[in-house]
Amino acid sequence: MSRRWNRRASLGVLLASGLVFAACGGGGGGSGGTKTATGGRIDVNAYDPFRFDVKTINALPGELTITLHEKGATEHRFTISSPKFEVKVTPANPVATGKVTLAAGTYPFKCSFDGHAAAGMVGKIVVG
Ligand SMILES: [Cu+2]
Repeated sequence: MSRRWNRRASLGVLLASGLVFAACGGGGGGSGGTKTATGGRIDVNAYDPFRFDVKTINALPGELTITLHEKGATEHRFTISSPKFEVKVTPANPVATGKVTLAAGTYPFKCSFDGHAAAGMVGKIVVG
């Protein structure tokens, strides 16, 4: 029982920090800004029409847990070509999490769903 409570509490912390990010990133209202991974985790929101809420993700070298959240009504993916990584969300399955290990460097990401990258669903992860 207490274990369940703990899990809830930490989820609450995650949600709260997500709100802080949302509040800070509000400026442009368009194509998203910069987020920094905390504790090796990053949350990315995917919207319609096609955009992520972040263009640049800053992270430390090592394992990065990426959680993609569906905020629209069409399928979205968060795809890194090298190393190969992809998570996919749909309105029916609106949250997807995956782990990728990254060394220092810059890694472009995009939504690999048809036309979405061309419409602006692109960005980069800067590791270092
Ligand atoms: Cu997409």
